[in-house]
Amino acid sequence: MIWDQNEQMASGDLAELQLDRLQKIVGRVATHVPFYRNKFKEDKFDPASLISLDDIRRLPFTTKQDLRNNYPYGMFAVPLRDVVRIHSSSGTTGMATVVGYTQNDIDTWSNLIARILTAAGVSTHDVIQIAFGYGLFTGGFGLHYGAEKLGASVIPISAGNTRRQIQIMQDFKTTALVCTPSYALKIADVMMDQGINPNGLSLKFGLFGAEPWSEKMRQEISERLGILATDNYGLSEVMGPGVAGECEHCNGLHVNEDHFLLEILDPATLEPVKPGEVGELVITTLIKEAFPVVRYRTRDLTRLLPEPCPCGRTFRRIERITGRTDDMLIIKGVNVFPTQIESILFDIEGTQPHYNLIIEREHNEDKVTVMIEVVESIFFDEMKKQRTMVDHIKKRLASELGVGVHVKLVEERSLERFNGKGARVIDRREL
Ligand code: DLL
Repeated sequence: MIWDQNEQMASGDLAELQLDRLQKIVGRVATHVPFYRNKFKEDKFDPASLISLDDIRRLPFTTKQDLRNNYPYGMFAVPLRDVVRIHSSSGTTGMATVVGYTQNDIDTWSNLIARILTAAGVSTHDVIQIAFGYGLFTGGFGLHYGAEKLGASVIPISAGNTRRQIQIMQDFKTTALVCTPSYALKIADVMMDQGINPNGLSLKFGLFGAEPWSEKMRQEISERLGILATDNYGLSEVMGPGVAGECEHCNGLHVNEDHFLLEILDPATLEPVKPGEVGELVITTLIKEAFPVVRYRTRDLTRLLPEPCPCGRTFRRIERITGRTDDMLIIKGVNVFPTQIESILFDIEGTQPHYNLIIEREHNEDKVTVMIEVVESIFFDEMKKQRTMVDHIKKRLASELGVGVHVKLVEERSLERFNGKGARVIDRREL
């Protein structure tokens, strides 16, 4: 099943549509977003001179830092009265990026999600349990509106409370599960602990995304839950989920190319990689109204899969995201930068500027341990004082990062010292 005709466009027609949309969006950001107007001026780029898709290479890039510099609304291309929804990527104030949607953007977004759900095999007959967080994160609401648009029955359960998830899954006869891949495995674990046989449930489909996963994890999820497990990708700065998703062939993610112009560039030279080589995904939104971005550097690494897909969709596919070009970590689906942790730690009295972050996956759940050196007087202080400090650090990290961590205070000079950029993050997760 195909959700709409654009998904089968001939490549020439698609290119024509993309160029038309690109010209309009570039004209619009030049008029309405001071950031782009100034950049174009600096680069002596005249929007009217954009006459082919290749001309995109003459446009400036947009980075997460640019969005942060314009926090909160500086990158919006419409007045706030036309914005009907605001989301934000995780992070402390100042670190966060804020994105907005007009009513048309929400409608477009819903359509793109409906496409991806359809491609994964989901239809109006399905009961979809959305176990992504509902809130500033785009996962919950993004998938929710798309699933309603599709006409499926939506259970907006949000994330967490695994036993309840399973109870609802049994009672409401859920046929499609939407969450992070690691949470799907956690659900499978809890089912096993409770002696519940997944084959007795109605589950058929699982759409997983928001964090990296592997073919091995796909196999495990499919086998343990007895479902077709597909990958879907997106990022809040570009829209949220709905940028790309797999069809039932599970052979890479079709990019919604009528809405997103993609480039795959060598992160060092910012020149296009050879066809089929891995590089950084750079995306230009083609019709977003409230928050258009030009050549947004996602920092995600992937490659184009050139072969046509047997499903009949002509949109090109990208391979699952294989890594990032920066140090962003995704912990329980939440994006975390080590620098965020660092600035919180160093702000607390009694800490030393030396820490390690250890990330493990225990029972299919991410576990983060922060080891921080503290001054001698604290380290040799009574247990009670130490515990108070640990609790204080935990609380601050949890409230500012949005994810809980374990904290261990260690003696001064006990952590390894590095020359230059220290390997402070030890990620032991095996995907
Ligand atoms: O994670 C949007 C989303 C929600 C996608 C639900 C899919 C499902 P952010 O919080 O802005 O948005 O995080 C975006 O997460 O740049 C990738 O590094 C990573 N990511 C998202 N989807 C995948 C995936 C949402 N399928 C960042 N595989 C992106 C690997 C993913 N990484």
